[in-house]
Formats: sequence, structure tokens, C-alpha cells
Amino acid sequence: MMMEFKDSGSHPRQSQRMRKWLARTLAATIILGAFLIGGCSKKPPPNVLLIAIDDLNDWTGSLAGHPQAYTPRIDRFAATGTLFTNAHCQSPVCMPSRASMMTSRYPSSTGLYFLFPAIKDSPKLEGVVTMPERFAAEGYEVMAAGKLFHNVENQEIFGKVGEYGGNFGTFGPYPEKQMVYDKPPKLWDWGVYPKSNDDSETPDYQIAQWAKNKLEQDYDKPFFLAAGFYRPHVPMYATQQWFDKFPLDEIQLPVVKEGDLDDLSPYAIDLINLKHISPTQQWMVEQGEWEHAVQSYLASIAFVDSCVGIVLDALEDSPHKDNTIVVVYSDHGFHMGEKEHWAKRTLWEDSTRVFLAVAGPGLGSNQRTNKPVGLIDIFPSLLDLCGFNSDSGHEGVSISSLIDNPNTKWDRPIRTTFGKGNNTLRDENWRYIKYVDGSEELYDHREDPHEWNNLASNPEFKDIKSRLAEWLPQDEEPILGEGSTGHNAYQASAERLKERMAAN
Ligand SMILES: [Ca+2]
Ligand SMILES: [Ca+2]
Repeated sequence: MMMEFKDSGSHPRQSQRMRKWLARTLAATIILGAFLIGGCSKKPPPNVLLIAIDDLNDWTGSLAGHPQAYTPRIDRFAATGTLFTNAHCQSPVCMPSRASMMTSRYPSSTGLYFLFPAIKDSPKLEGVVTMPERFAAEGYEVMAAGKLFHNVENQEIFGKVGEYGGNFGTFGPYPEKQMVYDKPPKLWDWGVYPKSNDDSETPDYQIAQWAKNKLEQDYDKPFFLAAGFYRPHVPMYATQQWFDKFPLDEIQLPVVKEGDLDDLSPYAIDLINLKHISPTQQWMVEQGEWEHAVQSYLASIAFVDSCVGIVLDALEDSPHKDNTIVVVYSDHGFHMGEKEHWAKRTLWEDSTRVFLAVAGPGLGSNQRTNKPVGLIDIFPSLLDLCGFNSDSGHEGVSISSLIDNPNTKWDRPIRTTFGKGNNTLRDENWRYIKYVDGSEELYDHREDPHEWNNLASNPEFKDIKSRLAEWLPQDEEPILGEGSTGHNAYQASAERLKERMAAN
């Protein structure tokens, strides 16, 4: 039986016209709807520009870690977005810090605590998608130069999903011999750049130019562009013009407290002293090199600031400036004699605190937040800010709510690890440290920004310790690899601990 079309006696032609009109209107509505929905989803996601700086502590103007720090470009960038003034690495060592950041996993979950092995050698990271791989999978043009991962992993990972433009000579030129501190490897040196007095011959300058060139081009899809600078990592070399900014006789040394280590456990002291390749504080003072090394670090920072500026200026002058999220960060901090220590590989503020600022279209400007965040949060944050699904394996969290409101409620303290069982937690006011032997430290940053007074044995702060201790890792992967400075220091400290326990 045919369906009767209810046109209630209207002329058949008229009803036919009516049906055609209805059909056309319906079709037009569907097309318009599809256009609107499709139009929205077709708006390209933002580009990502990632700028990494190697071994930069809080000696920037914006973080005020040293009164003479000269970083006008990094500071100007921070003012265009959100500066995270309480940001920390998850490992105070190059490779594991970068592995943690690029996979959003803690060292305690991957076994990557020290300089070796590589990401691919962690069984826990089998099949895990790193940041550039994820952005490639989202349809991005992926490009990088310099130090983002460690050593060959830059070529292996970026080369696989996009373009790796090269390392342009990494830390080079390397010292022919250790000029002022005669211990291998040949990295520890500082002073005027020995090869030339022209910035354009330095690897970092060339990396900046490479990134500038990439930013000057057009792309038919969004890009993920990363530039990783090598300074101020040792050798702390910069050309003469950067040294001229910091006359040697005007150098201000970091503020230190005599007897600062007296309230630490023997294990904590062993961990920063045994088998380290960096100079000792005693050697620096005896050789009269402390001021010179501080000068060289300041000069190296001022130089790398200019390289960051080249890239940021190129973005500003490019058609991409209104659709690019920029993240500038350092991989961990650096001691310059504080706590009688040089370099990284400690669980104190000097080693853990990093520069981190995020800026982009609609992401706010001139904002600062003291909420504790980590490099581990960068990957989930970028996915969130670019509108992609989160990865359930990520252990970091998106910090976009802090960009929306820098004072938003934020309960999680941020964790840093130096070898299995040695962890620290930092919240807005406190740093709590627990070592593998059970010894503890607690510092109140409201009154003690240099972490001089260990309050861990004071019963008044028992609750603060327990609250932070709840964030210690429950299960910790065994340490992978062997033979790096971190491995050696950790092992030697464990052996001394065993000796002490046997003697008691
Ligand atoms: Ca580093
Ligand atoms: Ca102390």
C-alpha cells in the first residue's frame, strides 16, 4: 500500500513543488551544518615552538637567581606569557631529565635515572610515543636542531618522524686539555671562546639561524619546531663581547653559608662528593677560579639569551606569530659553589629549579605562578593546549588551568629523583627530601630560599613532612645502566652506607 502524502487536497503539482522545496531546504541545511562543523574542525591546530637551554639554573633576570644575570630576551619572552617561577626538573641530569620530559614519565617509572642508557633501552618505554612522535602522528611537520634528547637520540627520533637539522658541533670546540681542572672528560673548562671571536662560528648561533630559516618558510600543515641550545653547559665558553659585560673584579659570588652541610646526613654528603667529575669547591677556591667560573657562566647565559632572541624575533617577523605556542625551558639547574658543590646531581633547589615559560595566542600575558610544576607536565600541557586527546600513560598533568588562572588550586607537589630511593618534593613553600637510607631534609622557602636550615628533625613540622611524603613513589624501577658520574656517585655512597651500618 502506498503511503498517502497528506497534502489535504492541494494541487498535485503544488505538492510536488512543496516536496522539492522541502528537499532543497533540507539539503541546504545539511550542507550549511556540515560546513559549520567541518569549518570549526578544519581550523588548524596551533604550531609548537620548543626552545631548550642546557644546564641553565635560575640565573635569569625574571627568576632573579643572580643579581648580575643578563637575559633581556628570555625575560621579555616570559613577560609575553606565563612564567612558572616554581618549575623543577624530574632528574638533575641531562639525559634522564629529557627522557622524562619527552615521555612524561618519572625516572622511577622508567629506570632512567642517570646519563645512560637511552630511552629505547628502557623496557618500560617499549612502544611509548615521545613528544615529537606524537605531534607527527597528529599531522604536524616535525623539525629540530641541537640538543632536545641526548646525543644520537636526536637524530634517531626526530629523523624518524621529521627532520633533524643537526647538532652543529654540540659543545664545541672542546678544550684540547683541561686547562684549569685536570680531570676527564674534556668538557670542564671556562673562559673566552677559544676558536674565534665571532658568534656566528658557534654551534648555538648556527642552531638559532637554522630555526630562524625554518620560521621564515610557509607550511601546508602545522609545525612542531624545536631548537635545543648547548650553553651554558660546560665548557662555559662565550666570545669576548659577552665577557665584557661582566668585568672580573665586579663579579658577585653566590651567597653561601659556612658549615651549611653540618645539618645533613653522611649519606647526603657522600652523594654529592663521591666520584663526581665536577671540580670541588675547595679546588675552585684554592685555584682562585671561583669568580672566573661565575663570570664565564654569566657570559654563557647572556650569549645563549641572544640566540634565543634570534629565534623569537624570527617568529615575531613571521606569518606564524599569531598561531604558535612557544615553550622555553632549561633541563635542570646548576650549582656554582652553593652547598660546597659544582654542577648538578643534587636534590636541592640549585639543581632542580628550571626556567619554564609558556606563551601563545590567547594564553595570557605578564603572568607568574608559584605553583609547583615540572618539565614532565610540558607534554600533556601541549596536547591539551593544541586540542588533542591526553595520553593515559603520562604521569605529568596539563598546566593549562594555571595559564587560565595562575592562582588556581593546585595540590600536587613536584618530584625530583636522583637514583632509586632518593627523592625530593617541592610545593609552594616547602622542600622535603628523603634519601634511600631514610635520612631527611626539610626547608621552609618562605624564610630560607637558600635551603640552609634543615628542619626535618623538628617535631613541629612532622605533619608537613608526612603530607609531602605521601607523594613519594610507591614502586621504583631498578637503575638501568652503569658507569656514568651519577651511577658511580650513587654506588659509592651505597657502599659507604653499608660500611657505616656494619660498623654500628
Ligand atoms: Ca643539562
Ligand atoms: Ca644547612
